[in-house]
Formats: sequence, C-alpha cells, structure tokens
Amino acid sequence: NPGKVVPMVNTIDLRGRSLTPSELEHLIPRPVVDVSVAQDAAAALIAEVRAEGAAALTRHAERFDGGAPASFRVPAADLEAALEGLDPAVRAALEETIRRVRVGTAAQVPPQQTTEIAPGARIVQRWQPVGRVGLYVPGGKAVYPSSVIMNVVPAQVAGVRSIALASPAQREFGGNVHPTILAAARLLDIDEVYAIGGASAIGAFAYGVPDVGLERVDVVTGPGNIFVAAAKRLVRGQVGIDAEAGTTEILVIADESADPDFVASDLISQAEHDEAAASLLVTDSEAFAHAVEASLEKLQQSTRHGARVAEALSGPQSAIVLVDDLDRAAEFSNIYAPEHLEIQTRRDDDVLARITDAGVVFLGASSPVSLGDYMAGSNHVLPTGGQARFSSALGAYTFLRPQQIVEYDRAALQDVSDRIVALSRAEALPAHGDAVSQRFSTGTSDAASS
Ligand code: HSO
Ligand code: ZN
Repeated sequence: NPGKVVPMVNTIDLRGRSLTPSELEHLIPRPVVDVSVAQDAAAALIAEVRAEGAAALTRHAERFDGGAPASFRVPAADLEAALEGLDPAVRAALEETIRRVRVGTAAQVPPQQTTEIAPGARIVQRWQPVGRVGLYVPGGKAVYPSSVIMNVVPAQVAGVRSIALASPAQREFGGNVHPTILAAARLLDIDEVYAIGGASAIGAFAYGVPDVGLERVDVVTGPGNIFVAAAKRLVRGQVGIDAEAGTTEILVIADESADPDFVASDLISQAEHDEAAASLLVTDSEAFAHAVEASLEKLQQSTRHGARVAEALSGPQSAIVLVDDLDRAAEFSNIYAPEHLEIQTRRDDDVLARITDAGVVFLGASSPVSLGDYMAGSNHVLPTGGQARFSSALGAYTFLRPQQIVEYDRAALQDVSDRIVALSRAEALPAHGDAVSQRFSTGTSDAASS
C-alpha cells in the first residue's frame, strides 16, 4: 500500500495490562547510550592533559574541536568585543533570563538554622559555598548562551568566589569560543573563560593546567555528550560533580482536554536538539494520540531541523504510550524519571500529586519546556537517562555544603558525660570517654566551674 503513512512515532499500548514496576521498566524506551564505552577514551584524554598540559590541549583541540586557539584563556578584549557585537534583542533576552534565574535561584539558598538539642546544647547548620568551580558549556549542534546563565547564576547565588568557564574551540571563529557564549559570560561578569572542549576540559578543571594558568577547581558542572559524562565520572572524588545532563528528554502526560498542536510542538521542540533526543507522549486517549501524530507529521515538515526531528521521533527512544488512566500515566512517568515532564490534563494537580521522579515539571498548557529552557526562572541543566531518580536540576545547592557547628556549655556536656563513657567502652575506645570525663573529675584544676 504505497499511500500508507508510516507512523512517525512508535506506539506502546499498555492498556488492559497490569504490570509490575520492573516489568514496566523493561518496556521503557531508553536510548542505548552507555557512558562506559567512552570511559577509556576519556581517561586517556585526561591523563594526557595532566601529563602534558597545553601541548595535549592543542592536540585535542585540533583533533576534536575547531582547532587550537591563539590562547586557551580567552583574552578580556575578546569578551568585550563579543558583548559589543551582540544583537541588542538577544542581549535584552539574555538579561531577562539572568534576572529571572537569579530570582528563582535565590529561593534555593537555605537559611542558617540553630537547633537547641537540650538546654545549653546547640547545633548551628550553615551552608558553605565551595571555593572554586569549573562550568562546562558544550559546543556541538547548537550554541548555548542560555546554558552559560544556567551554570553561572547558581554558582554566583551560592557565593562561589572563583568561577571558570570552558567551551570548545569553534572552527568558524578561528579556534575561539563562540562569541555569543563569550557575550553571555561577559554579561555575567565572568572573565575566566577557556577555549577547551570535552573530556579535556573536565580533566583540566579537575587537575589544573599550570602552563595555561588554569588552577584546579572544587566542583565541575555542566551538560555534555558521553565523553563529558564519562570524564565527570572519572574525576569524581578529585572534585565534586553535578548530575549528568546528557541527551535531552521530554515526557508529556496529556488527556483529550489538551491541545494536540501544543503537545506536538513541545515534543518537536526538544527533538530539535539531537537525533537521539527522546520525546514521549503518555495518554489515556487513543483519539488524542492520533491527533498528536497528525500534528507531528504536519509540523515536522516545516520545521527547520525537520530531518533531525523525524529521526528523533521515529527512534526507539521516543514513543506514544497508551495507558488506561492518568494514574497509570503518572506511574509510567515516575519509572521513566524524565528530564522534563509536562502535564496537560483536565486534572493537573491530581497528576502532579502522584509524580515523584522528574527533573522539572511543567504544569498546564501555558508552561512549555521551551519556557523553562530560557525564561521561566527555573534551571535547564537537568538529570537525564533516569538520573532524576536520585538527583536534581543544577541549582545553588549544587555549590553549597551544609556544615554543622556544635556548641555545648559545660553543664550540657556534663549531662551526657556518663553516656559518652558508656558508649566509648562499648566501642573499646576508652580515650573517647576519658576526653569528656576528665573535664569533670575532682582533683583537676577547674577554673571554669568556679
Ligand atoms: N532543553 C535543553 C536546554 C536548552 N534548550 C538550551 C535550548 N537551549 C536541556 O534541558
Ligand atoms: Zn531545549
């Protein structure tokens, strides 16, 4: 039948089937990206950067990026020139993003807390920023000045003293970082920017590159491909890292009350990032699923990256999932743990109440993922590949550590002295108990008690 339209998106029909979570897990269309395949290559690149410094960076830039830059550290004049050359409309939009993300991020800094454990016994918990961070902004198929903001603002709001940025050398700009990225950095008052890409950049941040003047950092964050993800896994322990933000994912829970064109265009908006991007619709309405399919076919033809979108939508990582009801939709979504979850239903709040695992949730027809990518005031560096099960969006807390301060007065310590002695004996560590009890034994000079 030559006139037959090949469905662009695979359908997974779960209606009438009661599946256990692990059975569901097996049906989930996960992209088969295995970070471990990049592990050996990333390890070699990091080792070369550690051993050879700038010479290795030069070789890597020529091999993987846009050629070696005149200077790995981007000169201040280039940052200035990039800002001057920035389209005023883009500048205004970036400034508004910065403003909104600052407001949204400020709410992520917990207040210092004092807890009275007993009379005279208190614990203060304060949040300490890490000292220095390395933020990575990928190159690749698009340019991401918005990701500069999403990395830098949380570090600044957290109070990080020293911030360095890296992004790959671009061939069209003579081995320099893309000017829009430089302009965004300049708007944020970041002056330490390096034209270094991929695993080499992660290694450079983790261990420092003395002959480039790059000091090692305490935390490395930022999205990237599997080489970046593999490199982050390798340097973890030497430095802290954020969640892995890899190939993008969108899961939409919608019922027939939703607008199929809204849902289709949101699915396409994230498919535009990458052929491997995952776009999923989970719905309890077959009629709605067909309406979305029709809209996808139509919109895909006119969108700029139509070929990429078609590949992403028809890939094994994308699907239309039919379920019996919205509770089942939420259950499926929780097991998938999407980077982005949209909810467009007749009872959004009920669905939301059932959601546990998702990087960020967009509620209602007027809160598309594209809003969150640029302007919502939320962060768009998010856990992918199911990592939302145990991690979260990049935020001020990524750069903060809670630190407890213990302060007991003499009487409060005396109150628990016998118990500390009992536990120290039970652990065969009597000097622990002695350290406390000797403060109260008679015969020792004891000015504090008088
Ligand atoms: N959706 C991407 C972020 C992004 N989109 C940047 C456009 N620019 C991952 O959350
Ligand atoms: Zn996006």
